[in-house]
Amino acid sequence: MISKIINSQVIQLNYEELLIESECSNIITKEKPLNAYDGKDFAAIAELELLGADGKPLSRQHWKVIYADSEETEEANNIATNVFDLQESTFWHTNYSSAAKHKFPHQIVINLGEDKIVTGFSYLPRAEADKTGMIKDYRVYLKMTPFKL
Ligand SMILES: [Ca+2]
Repeated sequence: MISKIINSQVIQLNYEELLIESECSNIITKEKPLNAYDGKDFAAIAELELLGADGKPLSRQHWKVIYADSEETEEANNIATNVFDLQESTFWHTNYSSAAKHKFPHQIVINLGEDKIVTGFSYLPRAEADKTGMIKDYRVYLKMTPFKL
C-alpha cells in the first residue's frame, strides 16, 4: 500500500490520511493505527518503509523507535523494532497476553536519524492469513521536531 505526499499538503485516499509537516530535516515519523480489518483491537506491522524522492525505499539504518504504545513481549517477541529489521516474518504486534486491554488507537513513533525527502510510505502486514493486526484505517505524520506523546 503506497501513498504519496506532495508539497506538505494533506492528501486523503480512501481511508488513509497522510500529514506531512516538513519535507526534510530530522524527520520523525509516527504511525497511528486506528482500527483493524477484523474489528479487534490489535495492530501489527511486519515492515514499514518510507519512499524517497526517486520513489524507492529509503535506508532505515539510522531509525530508532522512540515510542510504541503497546508491544507483545511475553508470548512472542513482537517488539516495535521488528518493523524495520528487514525480516518479513517478524512483526510488531500490540500486546495480547496481559489482562490489561490495549485498545486502538495504537501508535508507533520512529526517529529517522537523518534528513530525508519523503514522498510516500509502504506498510507490509504480517504474512500469515487470517491473523490479527491487519491495520485498516491509520494516519501517518512526519515532523522535524519530536512529537508530544
Ligand atoms: Ca520485520
